[in-house]
Amino acid sequence: MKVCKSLALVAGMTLVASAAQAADYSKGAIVKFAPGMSAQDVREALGQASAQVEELVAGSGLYLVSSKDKSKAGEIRTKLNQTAGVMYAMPNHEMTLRGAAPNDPRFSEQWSLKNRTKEGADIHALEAWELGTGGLDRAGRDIVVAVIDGGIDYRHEDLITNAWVNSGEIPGNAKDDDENGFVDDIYGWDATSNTGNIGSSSHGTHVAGIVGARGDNTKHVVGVNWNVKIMSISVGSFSSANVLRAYGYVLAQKRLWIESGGRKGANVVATNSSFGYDYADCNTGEYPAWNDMYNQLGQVGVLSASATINGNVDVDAQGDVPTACSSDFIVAVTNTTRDDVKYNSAGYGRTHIDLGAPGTDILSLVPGNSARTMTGTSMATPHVAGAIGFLYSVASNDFLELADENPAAASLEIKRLLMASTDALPSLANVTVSGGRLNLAKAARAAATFESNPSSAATVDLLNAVQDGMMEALIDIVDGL
Ligand SMILES: [Ca+2]
Ligand SMILES: [Ca+2]
Ligand SMILES: [Ca+2]
Repeated sequence: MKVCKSLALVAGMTLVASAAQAADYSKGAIVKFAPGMSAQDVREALGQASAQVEELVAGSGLYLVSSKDKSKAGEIRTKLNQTAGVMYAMPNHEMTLRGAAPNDPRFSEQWSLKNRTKEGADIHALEAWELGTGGLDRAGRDIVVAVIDGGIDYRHEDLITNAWVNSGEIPGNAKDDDENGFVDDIYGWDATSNTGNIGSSSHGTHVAGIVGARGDNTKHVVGVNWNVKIMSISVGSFSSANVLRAYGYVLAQKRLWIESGGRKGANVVATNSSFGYDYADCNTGEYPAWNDMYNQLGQVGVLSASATINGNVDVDAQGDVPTACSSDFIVAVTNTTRDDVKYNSAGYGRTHIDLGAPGTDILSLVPGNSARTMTGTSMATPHVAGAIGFLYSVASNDFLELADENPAAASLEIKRLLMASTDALPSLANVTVSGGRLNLAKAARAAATFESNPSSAATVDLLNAVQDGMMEALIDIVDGL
């Protein structure tokens, strides 16, 4: 914004006499000379004051005039004023990188994105946003994160533009207009009433704000993603049936998106959940449908970010559903603090809890166009669900190709690089799989530079060729009999 203003000012100043008086030439002056003047002419005209004259754009008459000695700026200005053939001059302005810092008024309180009291501890969001701010993948397709919770106040002024809307559905006509199997599903689904009337809760709204409160809109806070589509699946009472129905909506929409080539359904890449059965053993045979559901979601490229217990409990030993379930497509998250240590009342498990993310005193949205802080693994997990969505927005073309050809492999790759790029924390060592806390910037750089391994691709080709050759040989043998 600042940059635009100063450029606009300079654009209005066509005469060097007026522009030069107040202009700061400490980083050099960009000068336009009359047609026909060569770099040598310019040097001669300016004399000793200008140590360096560099043609900026060949044939345009634009030069950068500068001096290694910053104190010569005033001298350059005077010379430019006196030099015939100078059509205009402007300072060589120092730009700020777009998208680095959002203008949301309470961003300074969001320590999980940028910590101001201790180096580190945050997820390094500012660096990550240098690569992008979320929303669309490189192919221009919407990225959707599904929040399975008590419901979202999608009318919140800092969420409304990031709410996923089923564009093929006409609201309130009691018909399934887009034929996705759900009647009047506009913003998502309510799994308890089995209707499109989604609920609203403080918890769900807070979670949604962490995933993707609208960034840089001068309102409230900013999410891990400035732009993303948030699908709301509300659950009133968390029975296994209701939870499976909630995940089932996501599964149906992602399958439809794949089958229709992106014309219908929704490109959900992550779900976020913060419910479960404390101390339940997922492997007793009482919970097979849970693992089955996570695996089915994984097959269509949906990772399930899941909050572990809010207690200092080893879930490997004591059990937790779902975070101690065995599906590879679960990303189980515990809670870290502003001091970059595991929050005391947060679960852990060397086998099952994948990583930590900030979840203590997290400022995010609550219904009624408001915001406040909350603490829990529930606040840590949406940083990870949001990160998954973010990674799809910055991921390389090679990665998108993989996601199209083998969505399950792409999901596992995202999980792998999220864990491989964590910052190691002593308090998470040996009590989590990765031993570290989410680092969005490192993960984003890894996703952006992902290359499908040419040597392994060649190996696959070779194996296919050998197989084809063997088949032909077999056919020849059979033919010969
Ligand atoms: Ca529908
Ligand atoms: Ca309808
Ligand atoms: Ca905002």
